[in-house]
Amino acid sequence: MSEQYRFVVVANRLPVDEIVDDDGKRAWTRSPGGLVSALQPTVRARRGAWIGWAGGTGEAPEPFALDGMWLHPIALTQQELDHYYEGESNATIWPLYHDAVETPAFHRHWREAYRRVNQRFAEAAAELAAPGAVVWVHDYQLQLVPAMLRELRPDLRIGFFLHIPFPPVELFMQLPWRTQILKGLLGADLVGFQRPGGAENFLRLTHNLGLEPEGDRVVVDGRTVTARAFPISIDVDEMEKLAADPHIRQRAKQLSEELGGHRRLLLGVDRLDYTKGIEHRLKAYRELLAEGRLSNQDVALVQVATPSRLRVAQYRQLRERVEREVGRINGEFGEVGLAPVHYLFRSYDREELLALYLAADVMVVTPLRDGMNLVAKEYVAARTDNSGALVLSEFTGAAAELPEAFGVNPHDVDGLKEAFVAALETPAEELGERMRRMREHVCAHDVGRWAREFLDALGEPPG
Ligand code: ADQ
Repeated sequence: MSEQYRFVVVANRLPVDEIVDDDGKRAWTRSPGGLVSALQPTVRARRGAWIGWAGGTGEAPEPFALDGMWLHPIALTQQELDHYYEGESNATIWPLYHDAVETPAFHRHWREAYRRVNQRFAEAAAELAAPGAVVWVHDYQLQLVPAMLRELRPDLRIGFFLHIPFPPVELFMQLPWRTQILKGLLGADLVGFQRPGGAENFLRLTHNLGLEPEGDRVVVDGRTVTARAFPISIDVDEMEKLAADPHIRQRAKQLSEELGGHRRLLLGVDRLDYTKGIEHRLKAYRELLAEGRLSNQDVALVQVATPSRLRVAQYRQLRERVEREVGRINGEFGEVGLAPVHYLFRSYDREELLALYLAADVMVVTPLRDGMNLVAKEYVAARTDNSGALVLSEFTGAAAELPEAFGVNPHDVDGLKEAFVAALETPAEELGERMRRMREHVCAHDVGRWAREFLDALGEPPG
């Protein structure tokens, strides 16, 4: 039997991507994304195991150790990738849980693949977990795993954390297999959400199973399940260290100069996802340029759009719409050597991202719905001199924690425009005070605290 672990994370993706260099040599590098930034330090500190898909289809690579973690790849066939990942996870559950801002699609054969793949993850966890171990299952792709794992290993402490919003009852009820999903989640001892509203929605739904929640608990087959909010955060130390690095500060200066020296910089950093409100942001920016309230001489917008889920039709269509709009703005308001929008469709390493955060006068975060939004918190953590302004959608989890941001409803284009202008025009002193308070909050609530609070509530044995 292979070695067993007292702490096991189960997530759709492993925290690494396989890269092949020019000589054909293969290696693993840390992959981008909110979940990875949040969890890697926690697993590493406990020398735990991480079960997840390694990317690619067919046979899975052999398990391997990396960076103080044991990584255990799960295989997916091409059909499972299509049905479980791109279908059920990203074309049904993702849009449904994000207020149905795009129409969710429902297909029975997707559901079957989702069940099968969840079973595979549960079996791998059952094998790797030591007796009485803590298993922490993550996110919307694996909502059946807690109950499946409990069935196989009733001795384990099982936690589940949902990184995306948990929808209101009316939306959740659209799911044809809503009962199975609920029962799947109730297999955990602790179900964590980004916001208290998510926990409330979940507990309210348990009435449909004839259960009677009391406070944040509900008793299922004689077992108590707790549902509560644990707002996720970022590795503040990492951000501050990078922000102090002279090379990165130099790079930030260089970026500002390349953009035209004196021009104020607005920055957006998102996965290219229809929940992120990128189109709304561009529309507000274009109108401000068209009305002469902003001038291309004075401002520039850098939009980093990380490629994401491009095999799902809605994401390809979004890419086309965003790129058309960027082209339109640059065509209408640009001059030779002076573009109003710099659109970067690629992944970045942390250093380059940090340089962008340092160079940006205004960070624009305008999702239509977002579980938390780590980019907003990263920007705040990086602004160690308390400069800079954050425009933040009220539909992000982060908005509840950062009331000093310039709050916006991204559906209100006029309001969005006002917020952009206010962020650019507010006196430095007031901005400094706002940023100081936001930094105070983020620094006191970093990702280490998030993980500790979740694992304490789950009753992690000391170790
Ligand atoms: P995401 O939807 O991916 O996360 P977000 O929380 O903003 O959104 O996290 C993105 C992460 O990826 C950040 O750490 C950011 O720095 C990084 N990133 C973005 N673009 C990048 C690029 N081009 N290159 C490199 N890194 C890049 C989901 C939920 C969120 C929730 C997180 C964590 O949708 O609501 O906050 O999980 O729970």
